[in-house]
Amino acid sequence: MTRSQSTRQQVLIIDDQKTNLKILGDILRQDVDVTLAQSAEQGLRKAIEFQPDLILLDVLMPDINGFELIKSLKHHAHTSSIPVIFITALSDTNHEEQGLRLGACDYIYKPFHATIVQARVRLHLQLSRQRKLLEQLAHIDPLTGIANRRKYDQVLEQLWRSATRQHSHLSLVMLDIDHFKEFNDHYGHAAGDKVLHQVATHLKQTLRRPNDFIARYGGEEFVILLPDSDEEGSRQLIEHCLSSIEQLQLEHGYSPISDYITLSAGGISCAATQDEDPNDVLKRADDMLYKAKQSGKNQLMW
Ligand code: GH3
Ligand code: MG
Ligand code: MG
Ligand code: MG
Repeated sequence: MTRSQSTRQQVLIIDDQKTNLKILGDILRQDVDVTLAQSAEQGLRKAIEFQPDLILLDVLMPDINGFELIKSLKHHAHTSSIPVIFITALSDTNHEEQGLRLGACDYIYKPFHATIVQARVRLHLQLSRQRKLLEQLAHIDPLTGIANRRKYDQVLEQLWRSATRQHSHLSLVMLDIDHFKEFNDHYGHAAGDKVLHQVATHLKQTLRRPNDFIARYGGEEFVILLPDSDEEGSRQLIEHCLSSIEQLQLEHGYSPISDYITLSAGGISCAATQDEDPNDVLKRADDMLYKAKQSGKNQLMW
């Protein structure tokens, strides 16, 4: 069974002592899936790869200690929100305070009591589950299942910052369903909702690189962000999106331009800079979309 099919949460335990790993693993295995790492370096790698729901972290380890490791975990975009519990022989309030200040959600002294470890792990896993649910409610558009406008605002800011730092290109694309009012008027709003879901799902599936991003911008409009993608590659990808949407053959008997649902798109590829507001860039993509609509729809303007 893959991770996403499993309802069991996953805990990563990082400790340099094999015996600690074994005991902690045995204590927790009845509640959760357990992954073990015997060094900080291995722990960081597994945290990025497996995206555990919680990390139990030793402090005293050779090479990189737990206090150093948590800094890397909190710094790394893919691990920054994973809760970390320190479990350590440094059983004094100074170290405990330091651990909590570095971002740990809890601090357990060694030698530990099995029942206390279980209880605290359960508590933090429950909190983590609730946080994820809230995040999903806040960031996912319920009709289409893709990211909403709020999430888009966040991601645009992140991608713009990182493209500025790395002097890389970013493509922004606005897409809009053609003659959708006619579709709703003739087939009904429920059928329109279904088409929105089908179009969103198809567009999302067509984006293959892990950092490519799509959101529902509003009504029947979508926005796509393609980091690290040059103009030629971006154009090809979006052209492919448009043609493959038409090939889905979602019947639209009242569109004057096709027998099926089609999209228009406007895109822009730019080198991100600190002084430019990415929202102005999106505005230029939107101007391109307007041109695509003016020039007959079912096409991309760049
Ligand atoms: P154009 O080709 O110029 O884009 O024309 P259009 O008819 O697609 O655009 P217009 O802006 O006139 O109408 C957009 C339509 O999208 C109107 C509205 O009923 C529909 N729409 C927006 N949001 C939703 C939604 O959540 N569900 C459904 N079913 N329809 C929606
Ligand atoms: Mg140790
Ligand atoms: Mg529109
Ligand atoms: Mg439209």
